[in-house]
This record gives sequence, C-alpha cells and structure tokens, in this order.
Amino acid sequence: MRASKMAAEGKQNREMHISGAEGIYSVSEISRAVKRYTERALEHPRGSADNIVITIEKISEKIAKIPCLQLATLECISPYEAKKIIIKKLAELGISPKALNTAFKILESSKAMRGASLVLMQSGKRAEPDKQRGVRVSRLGIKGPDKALLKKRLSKIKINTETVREALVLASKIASAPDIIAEVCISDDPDYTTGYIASGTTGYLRIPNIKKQGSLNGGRVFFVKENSDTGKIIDYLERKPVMITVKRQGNGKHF
Ligand code: WAQ
Ligand code: MG
Repeated sequence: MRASKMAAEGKQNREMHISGAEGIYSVSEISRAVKRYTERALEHPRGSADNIVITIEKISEKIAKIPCLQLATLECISPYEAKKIIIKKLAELGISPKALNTAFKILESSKAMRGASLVLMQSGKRAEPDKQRGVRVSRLGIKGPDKALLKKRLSKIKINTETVREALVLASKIASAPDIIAEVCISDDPDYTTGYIASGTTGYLRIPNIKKQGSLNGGRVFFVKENSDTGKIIDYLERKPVMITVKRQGNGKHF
C-alpha cells in the first residue's frame, strides 16, 4: 500500500508521502489486510491520505526463510546524543565520514522519501536510481508461530506494537541482503521519536529520542559495499519473497 496527499498550496502541488506498508498474506487474509492498510492511510499522523494505491500480486516463487535480528534498546536522551551514537556504531562497521554525511542529509531533510536511499559506504555516493522515491523493500512477512513468538517476546519488554514488529521484520530482510553493511532508520511520523540502526553484526538497536517530537523528517538509509552490484541488491529488496523466522530459544544474535 502507498498513500499520499497533495502538499499545502505554495509547495507547487507536490505529492507528499503519507504512509506505505507491505506484507505477504494468504488469500483468506487479503481482505482484512486491505481494510487495515486503508484505515492506516486514512487515519495517519502525517495527515489523511487523498490517494491510496493498493497492489496485490500472487507469489509463485519459493519463499525464503530469514532469521529475525536480535533486538536491544540503547539509552539515549536527545537527538544530539543519538547522532553521536549512530556515528560511533556505524564507523565501527567501516562506514566512512563521507557516507555518514550523505546519510544525515537524507534523514534530516524535510522531503520524506517513500523508499530508502542506498549509500556507498566509502565514497558516500547515492546509488538508488530514483532519488525522490528511493528503493521500497517489499515481499516480506511473518506468520503463524513465528509471529506469536515475536509478539510474546516484545510483550515481555512492553514494546509489542505493530510499528516495532513491522520495523524489525523489515530490518531483518534488509540485513539479509547481499552487500548491505548497515541500515539507519528514523520514522517520518511526527509522534514517533524512536529510530534504530541495524546490521547482521549489531542486530537491531533501538535509539529513543532520535528526533524531536513533532518533526516530519525521517527516512531510511542502507549502506552498501562500495563496488557492489546495486541492481542485484535492489532486485533482492524489492522482489525476493522472504518470511522472518523467530528462534524457539531466543538468544545469540537472533531474536
Ligand atoms: N522500504 C524502504 N524504505 C522504507 C520502507 C520500505 N518498505 N518503509 C519505510 N521506508 C522509509 C521511508 O523513507 C519512510 O519515510 C521512512 O523509511 C520511515 O518509515 O523499534 O515507523 O514507516 O520502536 O515512518 C522504527 C521503530 C519505526 C523503532 C520506523 O518508519 C522501534 C517507522 P516509517
Ligand atoms: Mg511513517
């Protein structure tokens, strides 16, 4: 699902991204999912959508299983501190200052993209073909006992919300993509101020107070290896169907 609305007058009738969502469902679940996505677009904190597009595609390909990333919440009291944490953690993963600079420009911009930016980890160059739209990760989900287990684990630490579940599932697919070193995410919802960084090495690290309450800024950046085949990465993110699995015994790097 993708939803947008026309920006206020004086902004050249630009379309403003409101909300997007994707999932893998069985046929019997489709009408419920469509209803939920529609309601989400109409009751969104970024504003009520005036254009909602829902695409439903049959998946005939085999669906790969991907482990859920381990989750932790860091201590962070301000956007200033968040930036320091992000820089430190990502530098440890080999992300260059140039690449971090590119990333912050995207994340701090008021023009929220619908998808994510791909940033080369050394040169800091952007590699997504459409810089306004970005790359939209799709064809992913969690179901049955895995979903129940995830809900139970998140409930124990009092963060069992759809926002956290969807972000963790998305981050798990992204971390499993070839040549993606790390991801950083800030919600574009004005009232959601917890973001995260994620990678196969660090797991999913939640960062409270990553942005100021009320800000419409946000976005996602995927740092990729400098000489990677970005076409292949994008194809995996957009097209490869994956289901997230949760370990029966939650320990180690996976949830
Ligand atoms: N593929 C690529 N980029 C996406 C996708 C996707 N499927 N979904 C969202 N984005 C990008 C897009 O640029 C949005 O503007 C931006 O991310 C933020 O999306 O554990 O709610 O859906 O408590 O607003 C993090 C949860 C919530 C942290 C993130 O993101 C926690 C969130 P939003
Ligand atoms: Mg949002």
